[in-house]
Amino acid sequence: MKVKSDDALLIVDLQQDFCPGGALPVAGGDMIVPGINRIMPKFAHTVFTRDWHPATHCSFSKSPTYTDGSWPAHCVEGRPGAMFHPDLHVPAGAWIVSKATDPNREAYSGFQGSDLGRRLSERRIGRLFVCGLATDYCVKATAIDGLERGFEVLLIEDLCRAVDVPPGSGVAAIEEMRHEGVRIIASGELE
Ligand code: VGL
Ligand code: ZN
Repeated sequence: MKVKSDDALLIVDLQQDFCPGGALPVAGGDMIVPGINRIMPKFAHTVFTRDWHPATHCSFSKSPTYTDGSWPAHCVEGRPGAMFHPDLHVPAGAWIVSKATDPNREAYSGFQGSDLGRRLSERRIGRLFVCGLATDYCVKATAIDGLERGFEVLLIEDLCRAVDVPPGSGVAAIEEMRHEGVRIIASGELE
């Protein structure tokens, strides 16, 4: 599959706290970094979303259950855990979208409360290629939101990892995205 000039790569929340050793680690979260770096030069447009919470964010809990939307404190704005994985190639002047910055509101989708949709439309982007963390939360929400905003959405399955709580939610998220109309592809298909 040929990458076109009006395609955009959306790299979701590839931050330290979602990688092994972080506050809310996703198994193998760091393993997708080399593959993402490899495909990035194919795209004329790349967007990096990041979870960018105030220290008092409403999702933070001292006894988080995950399944009810409560999480250990993670990705606090400006702190080391909120930084992108150090090996991820983030060019100077990169297009970065911060989300869930309102202490009283959760936002899993990169479109929610941001100018992402408007800016993609301004650039006449047609297809969104989505990868990153985590498959069952922010990747899924961003992909489905993209469809609802009229974009064609493709998920690069091998360049995503899931929180997978409860177990199986990663696989279920892929099925849900497919059902909604997201096309599931592998990075090896990209030319
Ligand atoms: C995410 C849980 C809490 C994600 C963000 O990026 O998928 N998951 N905050
Ligand atoms: Zn979060």
